[in-house]
Amino acid sequence: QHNPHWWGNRNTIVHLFEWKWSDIAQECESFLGPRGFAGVQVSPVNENIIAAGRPWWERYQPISYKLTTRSGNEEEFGDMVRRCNDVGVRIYVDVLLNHMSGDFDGVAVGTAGTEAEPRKKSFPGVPYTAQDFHPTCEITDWNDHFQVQQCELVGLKDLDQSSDWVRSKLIEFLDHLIELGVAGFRVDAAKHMASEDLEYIYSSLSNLNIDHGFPHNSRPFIFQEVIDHGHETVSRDEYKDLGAVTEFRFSEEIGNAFRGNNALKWLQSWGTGWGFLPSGQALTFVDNHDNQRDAGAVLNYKSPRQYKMATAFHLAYPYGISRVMSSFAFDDHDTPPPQDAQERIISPEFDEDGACVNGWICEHRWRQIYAMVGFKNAVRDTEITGWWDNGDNQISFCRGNKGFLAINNNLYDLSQDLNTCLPAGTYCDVISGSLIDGSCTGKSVTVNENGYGYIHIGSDDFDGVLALHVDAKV
Ligand code: LM2
Ligand code: CA
Repeated sequence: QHNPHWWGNRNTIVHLFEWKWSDIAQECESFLGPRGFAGVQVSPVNENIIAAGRPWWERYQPISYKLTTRSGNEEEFGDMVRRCNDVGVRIYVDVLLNHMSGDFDGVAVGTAGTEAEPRKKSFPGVPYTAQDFHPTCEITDWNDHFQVQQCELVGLKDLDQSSDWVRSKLIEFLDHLIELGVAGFRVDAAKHMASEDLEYIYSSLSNLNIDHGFPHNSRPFIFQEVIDHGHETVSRDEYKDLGAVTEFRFSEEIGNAFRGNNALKWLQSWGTGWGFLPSGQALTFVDNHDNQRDAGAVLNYKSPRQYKMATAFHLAYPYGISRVMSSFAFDDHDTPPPQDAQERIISPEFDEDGACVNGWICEHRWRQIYAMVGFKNAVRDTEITGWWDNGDNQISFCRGNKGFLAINNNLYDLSQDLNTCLPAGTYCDVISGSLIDGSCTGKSVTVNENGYGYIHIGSDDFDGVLALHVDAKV
């Protein structure tokens, strides 16, 4: 179940972290569809516990499978899926199959008003009782297969997916979402579930809903969150044949390289050459909602220049199933999404350039990022050719004769004739500007009969990238 069911030539997913369904529907119509995004990963859709201060992570603590959260209710969710599918943008849901909520004193009331007693493992809204869970234990040894899969991840009540009842409830929940028109799922904490149980669940799911434009017999796309740095017992290899797997090594290594810890010339062998999963099994990203909050190599919106360079490379290099992060501003791990005094999530607002202003970062609306989504569509199905580097942190390469990317992460200028592999003509650099009514608002590059053009990226230019493609020919 590795096919994301993209429409047309589209091929980039965006994670609209914590957005409301009505805002996503609007975004599909006014921005994502027109800009060629292939799909949206949405935050968990089912009822969750209410945590004090409303941290984003309360949504990783389910109470029931009723589709009411701070993002909206079932009707709003269904309306969003229909409107996004209508403009060729797929919806993938973040689903929690491993656990329910953690401990909570007394009776908890969820976002749909359902009561539960997590300490007693009692979730009448499903219903689940203690027998549907693994006995409580703590994960102390991450190399102990049993502990990782059958003890509690940060104290979250651990469901027993080998039981018929639990399986039937999970399948019913996922089938409900398929009925509403989603194209697939991000499976949270997949490493904490036995792959045999997941295989049973995935293979039991309905085909995608033909009323939403999916071909007959389409299987739901599955991408599984497995954090595998290469040194634990439970590995990505147990899951990769069931569906795609999040490739965390990609995120760490791309962060390392663009932070300057590893020369960009080494990226020539990017992909399986770096020990990553085969391209069609790898869900790739510069950062995700968890590791963008960790200190370390991973880049996030707080280092915009390097982040944009890394994202340009991510979207230009033909490897993986690409996902772009779209964040809200945070100070620490618990910062809630933008919300009002009544703790309702607020809608994004945009300035005259289309950038978000009220606490939403909206990386996907940064020109340098959405332009690379367009680049990736324009060069889809071409090979990488013509790699060039300066032996250090300046690189360039072509995508067939459809696109060209150059990056300068050295502290001196890149100024020279390079092979762009493009047909002769003048192209607009979609990083420094845009092609508007036939004229380019940024740098232009003239390509000669041999495919060469003069490329200049100053070390103090606003961005360290230059990108040309056939859909932005002046
Ligand atoms: C994931 N993937 O496997 C998610 O990507 C990640 O965001 C989730 O953690 C995690 N697994 C569980 O679904 C987040 C967050 C945690 C938070 C949990 C549950 O990063 O900090 O844990 O969601 O809401 C919080 C507290 C933790 C407490 C736990 C249970 O931070 O201290 O543990 O709730 O009450 C006692
Ligand atoms: Ca488990």
